[in-house]
Amino acid sequence: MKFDIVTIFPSMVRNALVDGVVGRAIDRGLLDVAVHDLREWTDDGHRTVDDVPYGGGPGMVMKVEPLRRAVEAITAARGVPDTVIVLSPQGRVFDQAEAARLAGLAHIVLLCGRYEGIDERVRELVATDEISIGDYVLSGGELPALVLVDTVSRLVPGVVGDVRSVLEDSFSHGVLDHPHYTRPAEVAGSRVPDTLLSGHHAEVRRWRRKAALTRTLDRRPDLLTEAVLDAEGRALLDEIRRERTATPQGTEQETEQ
Ligand code: 4FV
Repeated sequence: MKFDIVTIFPSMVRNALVDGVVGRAIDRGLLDVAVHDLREWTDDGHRTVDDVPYGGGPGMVMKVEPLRRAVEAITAARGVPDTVIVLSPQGRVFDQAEAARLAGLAHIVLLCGRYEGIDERVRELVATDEISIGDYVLSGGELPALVLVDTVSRLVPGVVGDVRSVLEDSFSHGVLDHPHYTRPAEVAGSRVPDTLLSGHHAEVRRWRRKAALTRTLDRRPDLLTEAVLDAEGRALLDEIRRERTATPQGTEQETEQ
């Protein structure tokens, strides 16, 4: 899978791509990530990438031309990309489903904004898509680009050692992940739930599924309206709700014991 990231802070992005799952995948050739300094495509001595906003107002706006030249050069050197994404708060909000869609592509170009924003004509003349990682304002598009690369890369076969951990990730079934525990079995009087110590794989799987549904019901009921649950999932949800009505004070903790 090929990523091209265009930014005025290439070292910031490169440094974040050295370690961990993504860094190893790049070393193993599973991912081909190129980071480009936008200033390479400026045409003045000051290597200017921004200018004052038409209509006045605070801050600066990123110019069209350096970004357009950058994408043309990347296309010439690395092939026509499947999509050219601007990261901005005005974009479609990124989620696991969007990550799965992007993981099906072969070549993604990411344009990282800075300053007040990017000239609107970049969306018209250069980009094919616009994505936001959430309703908050960052100081640049580099972290959103890295969030996207990390999330999508995990779905590339072989990037994550044990594919089960991808399949069992939060949101991979549209619900939150179940609680995780490791040694020691007791910490400050807090014990690991007995079921997890039982060795009964079927009971452990059921316990984890129920705990995941319980915390989704408590923390993100909105997800349950979207989630496609199978018969067991629906039965567990009914069981949780029944227990709630039976013991109104029943909360997440109880269920998790
Ligand atoms: C952002 C987001 C984001 C806006 C102005 C960079 C900043 C500055 N990008 N999801 N949320 N971008 O806040 O993607 O140029």
